[in-house]
Amino acid sequence: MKFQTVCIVILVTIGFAAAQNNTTFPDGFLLGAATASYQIEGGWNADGKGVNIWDTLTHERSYLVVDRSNGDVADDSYNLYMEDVKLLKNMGAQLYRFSISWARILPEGHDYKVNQAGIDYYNRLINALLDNGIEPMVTMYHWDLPQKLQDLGGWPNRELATYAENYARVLFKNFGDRVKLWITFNEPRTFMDAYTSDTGMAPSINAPGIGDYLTARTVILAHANIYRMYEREFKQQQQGKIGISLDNAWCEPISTNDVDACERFQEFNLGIFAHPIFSKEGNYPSVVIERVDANSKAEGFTTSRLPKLTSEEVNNTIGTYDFFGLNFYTANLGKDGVEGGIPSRGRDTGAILSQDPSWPESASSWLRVVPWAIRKQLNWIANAYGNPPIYVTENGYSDYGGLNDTSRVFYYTEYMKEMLKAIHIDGVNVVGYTAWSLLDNFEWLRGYTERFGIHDVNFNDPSRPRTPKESAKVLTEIFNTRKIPDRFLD
Ligand code: GBH
Repeated sequence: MKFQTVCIVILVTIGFAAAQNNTTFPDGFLLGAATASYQIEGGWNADGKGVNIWDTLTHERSYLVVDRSNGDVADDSYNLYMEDVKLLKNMGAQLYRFSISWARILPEGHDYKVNQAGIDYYNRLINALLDNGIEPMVTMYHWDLPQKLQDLGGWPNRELATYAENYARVLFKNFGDRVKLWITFNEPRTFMDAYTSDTGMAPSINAPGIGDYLTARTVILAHANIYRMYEREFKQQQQGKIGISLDNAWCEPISTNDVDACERFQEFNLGIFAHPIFSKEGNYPSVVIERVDANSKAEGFTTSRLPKLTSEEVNNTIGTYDFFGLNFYTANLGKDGVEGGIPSRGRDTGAILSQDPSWPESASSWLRVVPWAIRKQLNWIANAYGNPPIYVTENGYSDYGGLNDTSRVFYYTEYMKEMLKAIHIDGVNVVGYTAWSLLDNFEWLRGYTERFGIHDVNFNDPSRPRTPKESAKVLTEIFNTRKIPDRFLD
């Protein structure tokens, strides 16, 4: 063979090997699936569970849910959790992210009354996972606040930072010997918005531009309290890791004039929680402070709508993480400009959002398929916060149901390929991934009309049978081979 030919052969081989590498999950990378208590458990009043804000919303304001359904039974995982463990086991999942229902553990919200039946339930689930070689990743709060705490004002009441810490202590005491991955909060960006509209998520309260910022402060303080309390009281013995799951939709500037608008969008939605915890300087992003203060003044408020963190609180919050949890689904196009009521966080942000009609749709109005966006979002986080370990704690696609979910297969394989580029080409420190969701479930205000599961659930059958969809089969293959199958590579 001529020297040149040999060189070409070698280069092609190296190139091929590199491409193969880029579609393979690194050693130690954890793969699995995710759920949340209210969306799957049912057993809404079983064995001493207290009422939470989703029980209240679905029972008393059922018109807010598109099909007027609720989570009273949902997937009945309170009884059928062994079925869920089997699904995970069959897939070769290494990780199961689920959440604990606060009111199942503390029916009154406060720690003076612990419901032993609730403790027993999660012990059974955790032990079954560990028996099957699946690592539990536990979200402490996925939106189902005990009603008793909402009666005190809910998240805008900063005392909840202490009540949440007391709840977390009960969890560490009872489960921390076996649970080593903890997520304090799921998507505070989403539940801060539950205080901005009386047609939104529970508790569905209309205080835009005020209730959301009050919520943000309480959540940041609660997260820091929980992290520091774990350090003081448990970490040495239990050796667990704590993070928070933040969600964002990537903002892609429409033109070079819109770059700042998209940066502001990142800061008002992700940075507002991430900057206090993950940045070196701490506190809210300065653009958030400046703009909310200025707008508040212009609007006639004597005090800013953004409640400040004291310097002690700022310092106490910096570095309160072992990993970054990212829930990522979609992207928007962003344009410089002002929209939204007076007052509102949207108006404070100063970005006008839309979606590109050429991006493939899902069953959810907000969710279009934009695989390259996850790579950009991961890079944004790595650059902003010194490349922390990241778990993608949610990522998924909705349709109207059915086993032959080829659009969902496309979604998972394309997003995973882009995530792997972020890891291998860009050097972003992504260490795990849990698909949303293990099974079809109660999709909040969309009821059972939008399906995110990789397993189908028949909600008309009292035994709630679970069946793998095509996507579950493909993910099973990916979990076992730890690479994207060749047929999905271009
Ligand atoms: C996640 O939120 C949740 O953590 C999970 O519980 C949920 O099942 C999953 O996504 C799928 O939705 O209706 O136009 O006002 C994802 C982020 C934020 C997306 C709120 C939907 C409401 C958009 N979500 N958003 S809209």
